[in-house]
Amino acid sequence: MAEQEGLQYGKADFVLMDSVTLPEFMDNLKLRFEKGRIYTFIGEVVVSMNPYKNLPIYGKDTIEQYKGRELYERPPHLFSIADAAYKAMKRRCKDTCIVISGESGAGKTEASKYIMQYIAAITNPSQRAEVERVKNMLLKSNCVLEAFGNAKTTRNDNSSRFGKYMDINFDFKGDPIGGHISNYLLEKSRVIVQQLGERNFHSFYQLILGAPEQTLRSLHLQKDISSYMYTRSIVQMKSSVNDAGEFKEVSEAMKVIGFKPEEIQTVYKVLAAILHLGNLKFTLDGDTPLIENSKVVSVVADLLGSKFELLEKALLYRTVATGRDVIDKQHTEQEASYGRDAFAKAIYERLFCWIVTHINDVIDVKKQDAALHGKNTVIGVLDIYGFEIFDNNSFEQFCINYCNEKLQQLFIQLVLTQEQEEYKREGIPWKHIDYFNNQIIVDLVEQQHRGIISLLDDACMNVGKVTDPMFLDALNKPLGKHAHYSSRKTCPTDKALEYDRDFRIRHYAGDVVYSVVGFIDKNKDTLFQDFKRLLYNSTNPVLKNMWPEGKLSITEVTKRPLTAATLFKNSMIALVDNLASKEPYYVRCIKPNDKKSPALFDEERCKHQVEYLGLLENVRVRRAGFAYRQVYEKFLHRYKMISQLTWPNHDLPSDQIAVQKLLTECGFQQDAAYGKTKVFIRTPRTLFSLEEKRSEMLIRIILFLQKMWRGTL
Ligand code: AOV
Ligand code: MG
Repeated sequence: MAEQEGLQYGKADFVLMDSVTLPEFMDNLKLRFEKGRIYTFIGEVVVSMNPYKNLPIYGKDTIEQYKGRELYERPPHLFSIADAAYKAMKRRCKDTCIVISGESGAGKTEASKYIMQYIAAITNPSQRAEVERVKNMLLKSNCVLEAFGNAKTTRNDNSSRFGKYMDINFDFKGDPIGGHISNYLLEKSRVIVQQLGERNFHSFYQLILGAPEQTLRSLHLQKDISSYMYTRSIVQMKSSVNDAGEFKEVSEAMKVIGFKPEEIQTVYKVLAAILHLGNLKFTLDGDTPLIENSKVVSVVADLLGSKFELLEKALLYRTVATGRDVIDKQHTEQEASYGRDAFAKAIYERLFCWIVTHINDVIDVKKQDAALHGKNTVIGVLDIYGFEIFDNNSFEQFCINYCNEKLQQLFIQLVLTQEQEEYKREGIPWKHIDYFNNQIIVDLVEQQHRGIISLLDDACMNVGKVTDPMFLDALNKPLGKHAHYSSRKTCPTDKALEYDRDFRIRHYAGDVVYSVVGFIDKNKDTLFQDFKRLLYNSTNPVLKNMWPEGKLSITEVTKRPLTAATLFKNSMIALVDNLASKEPYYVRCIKPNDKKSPALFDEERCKHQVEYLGLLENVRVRRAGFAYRQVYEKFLHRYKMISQLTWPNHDLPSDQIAVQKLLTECGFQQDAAYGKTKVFIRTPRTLFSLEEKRSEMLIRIILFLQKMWRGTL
């Protein structure tokens, strides 16, 4: 159990509670939060409360206290988990991962940064220059990705609008030699529209408010966010948000990571082009749309390395193939506006992915290097967008909340299900602990044929024929009786479903009403081919490289691309498979209140999170369960030197009996259980004692052998 800091701070491990009840759990959580103890263990899981204030607990001194220590030797901390994952990776050559979950604003991104800082601080004691370079880049990548992928929402001033999984590769010495970032679905609709009280991505404000006069002039920008439709919504930011200062920091970080000056310039040009595009207006000449402010077109064309006529044409027409003929079809006004917005969103998303690829190019462990470094192991850190409920929830929230369902399912699988199944399999006496299994909601979303994504894809197949309300009807039929789905048609009495366009999913973390408006468009995610060709033909080589598919002519583009939701689903399934293949460590973040206040412990909000995160069930399984298990043969292999009965070999009838004798001799019989193939040890302390005894014996054996060789025996 975790080292106690004195009872005035409550229990450092929820496993130590006198009785496992929700009130007692809440009392402990509250007491610790109020005393500034924001971390508490449940065995090897760290529960983290967002303190909403800076605490002096991440400095060098603290790092030193955790370095190389066993998990339970120090008070609970993110560093304990980081160190445990690192040690497992180093000692046992295991790939590990740290999965950070919790709802929007609960502190995941901050936690992931502290974990990375810790790993950076404890590695490379010999200060190898190459390793220092890699570490620096890994750390710097955060600030660049946050600038382009984070934004203020009503839930969090620095909300991640993309999912991020980062692998850190280590050499045989345990020093970082590279990494790889996988990014998941960016909420690109934010580029063109934000909900009340929210902002666009930070990068736009940083550019407008932070770029030098000369840069702004070259981009035809004014130092005034209200001049641009896409950044217009004036939002009061905390005084701590310093867009101008961050512009410098991000530019500097890009340089350190290895972005060339012309690449950084291109980044600014793309941002500026998007801002100008937002101001582009169409008028109607009869039924025909025209561009009202053609000056904007020439500015955008210039920034994108294109020509006025080409851009104007791409905005007003699209090329279509009818049989063998290729014709220019004029847009309706609606299509023209759609095209402009899709264009703005697409170039931002592509820019973001290009930045990630660029970072990966520099930090990826090159194959030949990997051979040099010998076996290379990995720690993965997952920081995704947390579960969120807004006033208006659309396709993006649907994807984000589905992602959280998947991660909750992984947690349930690994921590609650498999654990209990193993006891059963091994014949260890066990009373089943019940919990809510959210697989039913995961299926509702992702199941073949009857799942929401599948039904949405069907709706998108019939181009132009199926409307959003028709899609909702298509959901109602197969899902009408599903316990976690409802709409006005399936449940007319439900007051939460105000409109005919709404459907509701009863998620593990709460009910969310989604509006189907825009689902089909966002899922199809169409960008007219003309825009891709325009960018591929850009005179700016950086931009041209970002758009290789623009090379195809209209007659060559035949395959229907996968939809946004299916791509996302596939990436989530791959992510979960990847995490499940590693040894997982968990950080479960809790948001103390919705006011971003350091002083308020909102009892109801916290209780709700404790419940849906399954923390109480986690404590129960942990308390009744065993911290360590090993097959008998391997256990003996490691500890047989402790007892004369087993060293150097035993002549007992079985390995199981040998292990029993060994543990009894050490006085640990109360703490162990014997399964069909494995020994189970309840508390980690027993394991530490065994490790200590093993080390003592090894030293004695070495001394003995040395004496023998010297002939002094
Ligand atoms: P999130 O990643 O979980 O939300 P963040 O990590 O961005 O949440 O945390 C939200 C805010 O809470 C931060 O900007 C800090 O102001 C504060 N905060 C969080 N953790 C700490 C800490 N350890 N110390 C001090 N302040 C903290 V989202 O990305 O929205 O799901 O999509
Ligand atoms: Mg975040």
